[in-house]
Amino acid sequence: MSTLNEISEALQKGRAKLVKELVPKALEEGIAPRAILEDGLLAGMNVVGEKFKSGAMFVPQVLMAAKCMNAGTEILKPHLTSENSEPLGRACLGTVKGDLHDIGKNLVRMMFEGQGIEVVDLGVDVAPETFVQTAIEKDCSIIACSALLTTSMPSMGAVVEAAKAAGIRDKVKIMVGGAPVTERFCNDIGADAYTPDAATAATVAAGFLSAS
Ligand code: B12
Repeated sequence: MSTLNEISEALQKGRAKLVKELVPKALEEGIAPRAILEDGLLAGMNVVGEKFKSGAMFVPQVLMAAKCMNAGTEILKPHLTSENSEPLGRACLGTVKGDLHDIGKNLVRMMFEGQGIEVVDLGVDVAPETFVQTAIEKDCSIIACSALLTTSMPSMGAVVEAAKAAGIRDKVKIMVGGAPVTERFCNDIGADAYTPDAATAATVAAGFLSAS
């Protein structure tokens, strides 16, 4: 079995210690860090997602897989991010209200930082007003919202409305993402950008900051 498959399998089985051995092994084999993330860790997480959906896996097992994901990305972090000394600008980032999923958000943070964007990480279950208040207080040019639940997605629209109500809508770019989010949803709520993955999100964010 290839090391990437081994990583995927270890994550599915919730074996964090093994993931911590296999990720450095893959790096030593010369496998690109991005491939380890996408074809090893995320590939495993996709299988977990399918099994969770069909009832073949339950919350405690998914939490173990999430732990593996974090262990793996922690090792990959220095390899995925190129330290930019000059900060490009600042973004506040969080998972929206009612939603506790943070793996995707953490990847977005990692990629943003790799592009030289300072990140104010608000964590999970973040109220629309908190995003906006933080953007004002910390002078953030970007508000980035993550959602994994269809029931929490409407909170992204509330962030756009809260930014308008606070009079900062023309000063911030609002970015949205997470598995159920689409380009169409982004347009419908009047946000500025949607991207399907964290790496593209960072490129788009850097573009916004360079243009401002
Ligand atoms: C891991 C997981 C959990 C873990 C979360 C652990 C953690 N620390 O995050 C636990 C076990 C806690 C959990 C709990 C629940 N979960 Co859950 N979970 C998942 C699972 C399997 C994987 C999610 C994940 O991390 N994917 C990997 C990351 C990397 O992907 P991602 O977040 O999409 O991020 C990528 C992009 O979307 C993008 N991105 C992400 N954020 C942003 C932001 C911006 C601005 C941009 C531009 C891009 C971007 O970049 C990332 C990488 O490139 C999914 C299945 C799935 N297919 O998504 C279900 C899933 C999301 N969960 C689901 C459900 C139902 C629940 C629970 C309600 C279950 C329950 N009965 O309790 C609870 C809800 C708790 C809550 N209030 O939030 C459903 C949601 C269904 C729906 N239609 O809403 C899913 C889809 C599973 C399913 N098919 O049934 N879950």
